[in-house]
Amino acid sequence: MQMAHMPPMAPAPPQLDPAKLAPFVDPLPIPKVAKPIGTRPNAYRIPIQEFHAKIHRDVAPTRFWGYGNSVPGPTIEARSGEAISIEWPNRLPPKHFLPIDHNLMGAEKGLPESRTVVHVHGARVPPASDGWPESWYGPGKSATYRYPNEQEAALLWYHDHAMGINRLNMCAGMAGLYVIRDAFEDSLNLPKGEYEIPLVLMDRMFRADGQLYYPVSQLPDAPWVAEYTGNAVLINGKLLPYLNVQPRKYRLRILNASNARFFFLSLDNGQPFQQIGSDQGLLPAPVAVSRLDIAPGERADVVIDFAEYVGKNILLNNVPSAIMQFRVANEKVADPSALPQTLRPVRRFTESEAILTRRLTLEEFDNLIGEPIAHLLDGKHWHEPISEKPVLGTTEIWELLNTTDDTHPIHLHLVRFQILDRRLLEVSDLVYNEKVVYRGEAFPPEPNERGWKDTVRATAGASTRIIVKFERYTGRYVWHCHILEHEDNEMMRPYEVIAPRHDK
Ligand SMILES: [Cu+2]
Repeated sequence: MQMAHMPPMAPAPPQLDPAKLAPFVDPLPIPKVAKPIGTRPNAYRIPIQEFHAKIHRDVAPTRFWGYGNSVPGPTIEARSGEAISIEWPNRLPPKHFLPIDHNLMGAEKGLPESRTVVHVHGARVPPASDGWPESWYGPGKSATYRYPNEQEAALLWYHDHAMGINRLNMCAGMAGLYVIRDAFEDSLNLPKGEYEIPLVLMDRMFRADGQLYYPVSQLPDAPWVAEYTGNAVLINGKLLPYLNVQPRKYRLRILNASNARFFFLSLDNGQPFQQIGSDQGLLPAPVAVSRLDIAPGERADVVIDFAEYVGKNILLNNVPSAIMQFRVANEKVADPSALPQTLRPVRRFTESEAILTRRLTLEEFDNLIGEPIAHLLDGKHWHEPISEKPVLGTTEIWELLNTTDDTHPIHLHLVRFQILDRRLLEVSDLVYNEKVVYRGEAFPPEPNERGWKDTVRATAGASTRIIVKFERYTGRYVWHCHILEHEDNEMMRPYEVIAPRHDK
């Protein structure tokens, strides 16, 4: 994805060039599954700390800040309906190693630099355990959150959400997977165990010495840049890994954990992915996808059958280059797993179920020479009064009116939703006259976007409508762009689910 105009960046130090590294020399690591503490089956403790890890055989260890001692952190395995608690002690050193911009909201001078707070993306949790961005804590402190897991099987993920420095903490490595399973999914006989492989994709820039690089603007007192995209793609923490596979079906659970990079994935043998799930769980039926587009924050659950590729190597490409290799073993094997024709029914909302439509703009504000200085949701800053107060138990349509040249992946905490449609806009009518004028007909979501979502690509210059039921908890949550540089610079707003008796 391209910004219309990037702010000028200061000259970068010499960079690591992944094209000059030996490809496919490191096996794909699989993140360890987190173990409960002692004898308490549902209690975990995952420290947030500094460590060094090898991103490639020929690169010296890289400093990271993350969960446990790996990027991604340990995977949480949870069952639907079985609550767990996680203590997240902050054991980081006091000084941040990436460039804080003290002009950003919540990032003023004098705060602990290595503050953090954890959010489980896609989890339906009480507000006190959701990782409110201002509920960060500094080194030496800790927080214990409770996760009820009262929701369907899905691939969620946990990551930092600290106000104003989230992009830096996540770039430093603060992300991990959180899998919820349930009996319905178990009954489908999908590939499991060693045949279910998570792929956590994160693009990064590294200095020639293998250390993380986060660029800065040319303004020494305002280092924020509008988007962080790197030339190196880590998959489960490795550059250009390979995976030995058997000629049979595999289930790949893909997360885009990048700051700003959109991935456009394909297989070099031309085989499509059979997509079986998206952000919030299984699709109604598999969808064949030859190019899988996945924005920051989104997940894709896909099945690949390697049965016809005995002894072959297959590349996973992110247009235009390879980022990983599958090596299919030389002998045929039995494959007892299934790719069912139908998966999980998804009852579609009808528009008439919504009690109101909120029209919410996504806007970019530039300085006099056309450099973006902030992105706002509905023209409002973080600290303005809460304007979105859905009533518990009701359904609303949120129409995201994107006046910018960027597609913004918009994430709502607490809820799952469905995409209704997208429709091109006469942007100038909206910007100059505050009038919504459409261009042409509305088009439906892509077939692989017709399941439950928690993050939606709000297309540049278009209206994107989602329909949301606000369920289970009242209280304050946030909604934001998942391009982290945007989120850190005002593209995040609070919303509050209120009890019906408080309805105006
Ligand atoms: Cu954005």
